[in-house]
Amino acid sequence: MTPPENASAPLVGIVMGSRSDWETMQHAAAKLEALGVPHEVRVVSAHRTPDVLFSYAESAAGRGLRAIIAGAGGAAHLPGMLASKTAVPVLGVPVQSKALNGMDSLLSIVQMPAGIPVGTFAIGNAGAANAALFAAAMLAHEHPGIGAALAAFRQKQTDDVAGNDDPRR
Ligand code: RP5
Repeated sequence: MTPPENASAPLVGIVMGSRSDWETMQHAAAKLEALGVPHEVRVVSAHRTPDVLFSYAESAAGRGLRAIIAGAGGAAHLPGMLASKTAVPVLGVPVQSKALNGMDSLLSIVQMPAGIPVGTFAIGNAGAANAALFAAAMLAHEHPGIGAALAAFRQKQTDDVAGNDDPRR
């Protein structure tokens, strides 16, 4: 008999290269929270804690993760390295760096050589939020409650714009 699914086991992992990335990545966590997507949050650095990165990626599928949202800044190799060690889809968020405004992060994440894909989102807060919405969309078919929450979020967004269409008001 199949064991019952643990409803609170995380389906999405949010990882980031440094605690300093939380200011950006909290926007991914807030969206997952609002949509009722079970998730976990970890700091995992590709260059400061490479062994943790390997064990996180290697255990991801077995622990039930269905997507990993990975944010990093500068030479942002975290998403690509995670993707190289797991088949769980990795959604990369370029964190806005001080030196180059996140262009370095964006190019580091988006320019993966063919063979190991990383889904790459916008630089900064918008990218973090959209990565969470994308992860929810990936889960929607198998988890109807998440699908319904996502549909309701999108409808509210539409209604908010439609109900405020005169910018002078
Ligand atoms: C990257 O270096 C992190 O993802 C972060 O965006 C950047 C700066 O890290 P800290 O010096 O703030 O720890 O690894």
